[in-house]
Amino acid sequence: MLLWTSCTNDAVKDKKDIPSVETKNQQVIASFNGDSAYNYVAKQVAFGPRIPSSKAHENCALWLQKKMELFGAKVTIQNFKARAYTGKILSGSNIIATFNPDAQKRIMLSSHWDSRPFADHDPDPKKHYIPIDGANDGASGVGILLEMARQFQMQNPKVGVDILFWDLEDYGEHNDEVKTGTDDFWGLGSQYWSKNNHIPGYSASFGILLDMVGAENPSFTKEAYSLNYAAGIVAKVWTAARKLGYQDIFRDVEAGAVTDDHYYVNKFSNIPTIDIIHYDTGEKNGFFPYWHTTGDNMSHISKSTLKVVGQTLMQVIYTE
Ligand code: AHN
Ligand code: ZN
Repeated sequence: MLLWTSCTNDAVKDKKDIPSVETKNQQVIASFNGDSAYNYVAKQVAFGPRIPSSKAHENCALWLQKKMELFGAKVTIQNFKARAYTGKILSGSNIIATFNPDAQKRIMLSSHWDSRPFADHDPDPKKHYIPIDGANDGASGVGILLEMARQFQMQNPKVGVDILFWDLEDYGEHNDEVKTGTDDFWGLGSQYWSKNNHIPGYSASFGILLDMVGAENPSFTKEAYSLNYAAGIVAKVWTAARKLGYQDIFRDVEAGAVTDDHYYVNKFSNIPTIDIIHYDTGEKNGFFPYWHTTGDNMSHISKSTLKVVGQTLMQVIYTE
């Protein structure tokens, strides 16, 4: 257990002889369990690829809802229809888990729960229409947020937290097909929610999106839309990571922009939201090496990466 004490209390600073006990500003930050998060990632992958209109998609949604209810959340399922780049109308479900519904100050944590229907970046062209496990791209962020929810049940944070699982993030255009000329076929669930909040007039102080946060050898750089819309939140999260000794993973490097779910939340909902994403100019596509390949499976998921990201989020949430 780690005890974090606020240093900003003047009364405590002035009276040096008095033990600095200020319960109001103390929060015990528990240890995020990387094994537990790993099991939640494996469970999602075991359903099969979570692609629209599949049994795996339906079963996984039910499981996520039940799990969050078990952890004490009020769960809202937001069903919606969206047009894919192919013209096909897809059915999606955003899953929203609310903790401390009455708290005024709220923080949004999110990740996409669907997986990509095609391995269009696989080194083997014959595999370009095979759906992927999405162990890192999808399931890793969701696994971390499930473990966060389990922690919230054990110790209620002071702030309200809304965990949003986006659907249909990863149905963007196939790399081998004719280009649409827009990025707006990615993030279909976050686009829908950002224009139709589950509670009219909903707001949050800030948001944190997780995307590809569970692979070995992670590299989290400061993504450009995050810096543009929410530089203070990037600083807050990177400072928390540094405090925990994770500065080699949460790197002090500015990177390019990624059209991801946080972009639409910033654009249409005005909630300053950052993306923690494995993104590095040293990699082939900028993303982690198995991005949109059949290799995005459990064999490249690291418990220690899940722990690094989860503990950083714990530090952020319990010091608000
Ligand atoms: C684009 O390729 C424009 N965005 C990638 C968003 C993404 C896909 N994140 C995970 N999978
Ligand atoms: Zn993807």
